[in-house]
Amino acid sequence: MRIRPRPALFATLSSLVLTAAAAGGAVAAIPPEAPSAAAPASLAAAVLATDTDGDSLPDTWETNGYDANGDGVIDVNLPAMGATANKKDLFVEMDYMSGRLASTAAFDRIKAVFAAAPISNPDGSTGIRIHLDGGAAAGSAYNLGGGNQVPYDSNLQPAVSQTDAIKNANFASARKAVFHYMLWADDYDNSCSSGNAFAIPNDTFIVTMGPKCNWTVTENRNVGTFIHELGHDLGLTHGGSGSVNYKPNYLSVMNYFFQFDGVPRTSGANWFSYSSFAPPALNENSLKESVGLNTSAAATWKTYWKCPNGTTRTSGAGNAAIDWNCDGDTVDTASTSINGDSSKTTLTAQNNWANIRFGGGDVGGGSPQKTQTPASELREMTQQEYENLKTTMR
Ligand SMILES: [Ca+2]
Ligand SMILES: [Ca+2]
Ligand SMILES: [Ca+2]
Ligand SMILES: [Ca+2]
Ligand SMILES: [Zn+2]
Repeated sequence: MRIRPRPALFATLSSLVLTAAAAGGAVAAIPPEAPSAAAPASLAAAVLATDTDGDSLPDTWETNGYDANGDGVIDVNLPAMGATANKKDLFVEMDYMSGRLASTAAFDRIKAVFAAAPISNPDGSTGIRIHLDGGAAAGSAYNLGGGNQVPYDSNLQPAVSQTDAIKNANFASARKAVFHYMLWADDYDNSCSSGNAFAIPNDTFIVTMGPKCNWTVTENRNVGTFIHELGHDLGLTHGGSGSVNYKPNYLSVMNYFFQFDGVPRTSGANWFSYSSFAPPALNENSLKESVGLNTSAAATWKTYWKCPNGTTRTSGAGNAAIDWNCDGDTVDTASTSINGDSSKTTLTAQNNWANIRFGGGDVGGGSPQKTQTPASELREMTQQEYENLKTTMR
């Protein structure tokens, strides 16, 4: 009886994949059987899918570059743009209408937020390396040759198809598997809405705070809204778990309470980032005021909540007592809606950073991930809604 030799290639690739698995990377399932006639194809797929750092960009792309059409020529040179196979990378091409591109200082802040993400990498570092490409106008640190100005359109309508048309005309198709695409624009669908990501997760989003709706654009608003919309691309929602907004225990720019100004900290700083922990659920039918957000993890955080009369309050340290029903004491077990809607429910939070989903839409080159998205996630905070929030602050 002849033993068919185990092909050397298979042994090598297999050990690579197993090494990646041991290092904690996300690896596609490997068929347990000995190699069959079909092995080379599935093997190639498995190796392609080896993604040691879990950023949805296969190791081979991050090591050798990405050859989109298989002609032997690298189309997107990820290592030349600073990617490695052992640390999470996130690529975003930014096109813009005249006057709408955010400042280099804003990009510095966005980059710092992702670099400080509480996410560990196989190379021993923490954080995510975000590669922003706004072209020459964004400054040399944010120019990977893709970002450019697009024709001015004060109202993208219908937003999805007009955004797609601009994307198709201004974004190299080879980049679709690597880059998220975003647009700094004016308005869409006459909504006066601050942005839109269209689906959760996704590969595309827009930030729309232009002159048409008389937005006052600040660096904070640009930073917060960019990170908010990119968060939808990365699978995050307005409620963390579900779409209920304005939860006092959801300390994230995904929450409208914090999109424009960040989450207030006891230090006086503001957190323009996703939530890094999930406080316990708050049952609005039985809110124990003496324990506040009820976790020592909230000690350096403040939060906002809504009073029965519609005003918005700011807490002290989140682990201290909070007057949920706004009657002047913190001794009640209160029954009141604290997120400004009329219903009293149990508000659950989420640790966003622990639930980031890489590879939304076409990114990663797998099958596009665009899930059914609740309507409440497909409209965004308007200037009016924000002004209403600010005028109710006490
Ligand atoms: Ca990777
Ligand atoms: Ca990487
Ligand atoms: Ca472009
Ligand atoms: Ca009270
Ligand atoms: Zn949103």
